[in-house]
Amino acid sequence: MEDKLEQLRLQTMQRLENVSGKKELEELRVEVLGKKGSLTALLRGMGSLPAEERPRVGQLVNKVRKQIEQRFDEIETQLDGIIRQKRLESETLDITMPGKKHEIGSLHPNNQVLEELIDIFLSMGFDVVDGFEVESEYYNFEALNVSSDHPARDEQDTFYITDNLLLRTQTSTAQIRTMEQTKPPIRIISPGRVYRSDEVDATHSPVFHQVEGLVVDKGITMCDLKGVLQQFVREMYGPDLNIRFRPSFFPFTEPSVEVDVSCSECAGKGCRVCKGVGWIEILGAGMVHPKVLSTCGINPDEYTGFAFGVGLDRLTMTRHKINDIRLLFENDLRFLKQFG
Ligand code: 2NL
Repeated sequence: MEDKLEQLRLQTMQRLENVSGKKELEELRVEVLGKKGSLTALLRGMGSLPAEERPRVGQLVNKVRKQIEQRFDEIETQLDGIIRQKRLESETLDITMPGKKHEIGSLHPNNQVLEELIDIFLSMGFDVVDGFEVESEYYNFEALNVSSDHPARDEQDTFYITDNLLLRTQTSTAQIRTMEQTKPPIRIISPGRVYRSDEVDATHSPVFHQVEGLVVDKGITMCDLKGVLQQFVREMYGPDLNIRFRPSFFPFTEPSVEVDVSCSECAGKGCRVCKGVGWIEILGAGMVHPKVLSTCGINPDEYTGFAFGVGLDRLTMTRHKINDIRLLFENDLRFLKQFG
């Protein structure tokens, strides 16, 4: 019995040394220490021993059992360590590897020019106001003194949604709301997307961007308009440029002007860019029509104002010598990346 016990102990210890994984270890544990295991079987065989031998052999069996169990635990801890080590090695990060490059986007050229423009007007004390792209006929036309038989209201020019709702054709709508709601002095610009039912070509797009400006206060004159636009042009295009006013007509301003800036390419001599004229048209403007003021609840005998509207896309095009407005809407990355 004692020999058998010693044999089992040696054999088990030896097999334990060669165990290669946790599964094998568990199988061996069941085989030796389990209910039907070989050590348990030996313990049962104690019944055939003389009674005086049993306590001593019993103690021996327990001692061996403890030894074997302890070794099992040690081996298990060792195996766990190896598994952990292997996992750590396979998960190691090589921090010297070159990183993956993430391309960072950039502002659309229109937005770059808009941010410059906004900075210039903020520095002159203007606020920026926002409006709705879907508007009523009242805010887009009536309040701006555009009569109901005016050709601009024609469906050929304006996208109508219902009889009364339309896509705004200019951002004046936001300025009308401001005049309704605030007492002068008012100094605002309103940039935004506007819509006109135009055929697409190199200079026309049914959706484009406009920035309108509006100043209303006591004693505002055309000199103020000219000074503000002069300052804007010099900050935007360069200190040596001049502007000139040509008479024009808009229903919402009286008098109305078209504003040219001297050609920066040829300094006014005449070249391909300005088509030999020496001047480039950049915006329309005028003194706010008294009817527009009174419609918005502002007394035209007390207050006067000027307003202007400039096409942002055109501004971006002259600024970056882009010759086709479609480039600004196609979002071709090869084009956009040049402005990164
Ligand atoms: C253009 C230039 C212009 C305005 C827009 C305006 C706004 C209010 C009152 C009076 Cl709230 N006028 N905006 C004035 C003159 C010109 O846009 O080429 N438009 C077709």
